[in-house]
Amino acid sequence: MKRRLVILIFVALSIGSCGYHEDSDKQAQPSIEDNKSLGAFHTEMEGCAICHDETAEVTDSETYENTQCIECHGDSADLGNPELEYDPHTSHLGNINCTSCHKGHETPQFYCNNCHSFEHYNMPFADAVKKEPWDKDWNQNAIQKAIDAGPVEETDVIVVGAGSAGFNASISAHRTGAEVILFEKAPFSGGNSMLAAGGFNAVGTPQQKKKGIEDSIEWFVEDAMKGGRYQNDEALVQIMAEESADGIKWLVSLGANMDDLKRSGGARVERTHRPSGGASVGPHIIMTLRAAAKSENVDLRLNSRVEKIVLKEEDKSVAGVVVHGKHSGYNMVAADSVVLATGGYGMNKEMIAYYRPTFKDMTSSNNITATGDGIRLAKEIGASMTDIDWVQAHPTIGKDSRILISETVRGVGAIMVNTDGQRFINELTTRDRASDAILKQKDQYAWLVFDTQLIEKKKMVRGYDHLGMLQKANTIEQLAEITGMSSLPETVEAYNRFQATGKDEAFGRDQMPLNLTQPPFYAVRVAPGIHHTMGGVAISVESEVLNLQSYPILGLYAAGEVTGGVHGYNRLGGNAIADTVVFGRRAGVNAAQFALTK
Ligand code: MEZ
Repeated sequence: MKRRLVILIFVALSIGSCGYHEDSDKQAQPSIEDNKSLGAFHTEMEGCAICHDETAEVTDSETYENTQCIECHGDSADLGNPELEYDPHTSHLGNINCTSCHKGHETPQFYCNNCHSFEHYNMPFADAVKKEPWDKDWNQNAIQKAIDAGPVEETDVIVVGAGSAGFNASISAHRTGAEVILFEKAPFSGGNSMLAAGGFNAVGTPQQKKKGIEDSIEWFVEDAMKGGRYQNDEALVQIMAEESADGIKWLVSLGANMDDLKRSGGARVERTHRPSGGASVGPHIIMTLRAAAKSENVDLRLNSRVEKIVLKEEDKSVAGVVVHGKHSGYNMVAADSVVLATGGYGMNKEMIAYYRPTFKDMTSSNNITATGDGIRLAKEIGASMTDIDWVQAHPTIGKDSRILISETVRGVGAIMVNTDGQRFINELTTRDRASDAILKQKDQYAWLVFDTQLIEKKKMVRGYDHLGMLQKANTIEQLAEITGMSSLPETVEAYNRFQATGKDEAFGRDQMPLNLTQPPFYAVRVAPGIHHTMGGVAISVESEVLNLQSYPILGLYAAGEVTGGVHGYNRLGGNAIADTVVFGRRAGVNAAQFALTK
């Protein structure tokens, strides 16, 4: 195993000036006398040492500073307000760095408002100085300088992106015996996976057995291929199906609860595994993986964006990366293996406009981190792309919002109607078909309608209520009136009849677990929005990144949404988490073995 070579040279916060840059951008920095910032306020108490370790530089993850916050104020759990069902400290972000939102020397930001638009109370020090984000630019000169200077540090495996694929890769590589650094550009881990609402598709699990569900690897593969319009790389789908049950077992062994089962659109049986109690799968898995990575000493570095993959001159194998740290600046870190787990490009407007112009004005359910960085990094060094222009619109994003209304809401029993209150499709069809059908309705949006039975079954729906997204009435007639859906009463009456007989005479929906009879009744407005980018870096079944001649780029691996081929033209609900766990683990093990045998 290799040893760290060189001590990092940090350039940002100088201790003497208590965290303020003395060089560029001078007027933009607050002075110590300016008590408008959180930093200045604390400085008045005990000087800089109240937040900073005066004998050391501030690390990119701001670990010391965050420990100091928690020591005085408590952590997110302590700060959570039990009066509120949802509050910023106990939301699905989990226990994240305080400095993600509370900035020491600049305007604080509600990170959650990147997806939501809460009218929170004003965050303390809201009138502190506004600064340009540290990661606004990709500075090619600085990148080149870091390469010329050579590595400041060395490890076996570098993993880029701390979502589900990245964590699974890191933990697996570490367990294979490699030294691992996991870089994440955001101030906290989780990526898009943290927002996953649905579940993890797996076949042959004890959970399926317990419920008496007949399923097979063959069916899993057929469903995924059919959903992907047979454009998937079948060998990748086969691996995902074969290793899916092991993936569930692995997550459970790390502490996850995957005991609830449901059926997602396009699947012929219940194979979507999720936490029991109706909680969203993403936050649960991410919190489990964060804890596992921590207990295994995976070296997670936040606020650290990888900006270049460096190849060796002699054989074009991986030499390492250039990483841009919030405080440490640009540095090359050497490694024999790199795993790209950076997610898709659903939040990169230019890429969407280029690859899928018809979607360019659509909202997106994605985390703001999903900007296609890995695709750019891999392309730059000659990686091949597959299905790069296939972008999935999820049919039910809350209209005029970025909030996903999970397809489990339809799976559990909601109906979908147009603005006149008429059903227009089998609600459980695949996402591409459902999205197309909504866009063909006259107002290009639809309503999901359900009753109180569903709210009781699905905890996450209470969250939509909390966000003010639900219309509510004591009768279907009243609901029709407040939403303008004039045909709703007849539609619901017909649906209840079909549900009682088990035969949907209108659209052939084969699962109708609930009728709509128990007040209050609810409706939520939905429209298609960008949800998943199916295309990306071409990989082998071993998660090796392929070059334009379809040979592996030695030492480069990829997993999750940054890759293409697994989902074809359309991903089925529940297959994203399966992909990240199965191929994340493969990438981690293979990257470690490659580095350790070099
Ligand atoms: O896998 C998904 O994207 C999924 C199940 C989403 C959802 O609607 O919940």
